[in-house]
Amino acid sequence: MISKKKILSMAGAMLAVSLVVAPAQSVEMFKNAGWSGWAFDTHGCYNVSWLGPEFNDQVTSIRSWNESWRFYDNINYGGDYFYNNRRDYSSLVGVTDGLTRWGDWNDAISSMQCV
Ligand SMILES: [Ca+2]
Repeated sequence: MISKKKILSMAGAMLAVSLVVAPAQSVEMFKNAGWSGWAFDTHGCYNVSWLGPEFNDQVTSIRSWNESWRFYDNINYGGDYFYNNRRDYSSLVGVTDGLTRWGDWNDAISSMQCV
């Protein structure tokens, strides 16, 4: 027979697990427009200092799941940046928010912060 104390302890453990796996502030970075192609998913609110060889300077669309992120031109949160204001971007072609250089944000993001 399981004691009431044991049941409460198990419930506490289950709650802790559900808090850990609950969908957090994720963002998906896609290589192609329209949220298609290979995707990099943060699976949570994690800063990414470098998108890595497969995604650095190769992101064309962003699904933010209504969360707040700041995207940077350079690695280690350097250079120009833009705040997504909880928006998704089906294409970064022509998006110039925060840019002081020529061009747009297509194939340009190198790092990002969950804000
Ligand atoms: Ca870049």
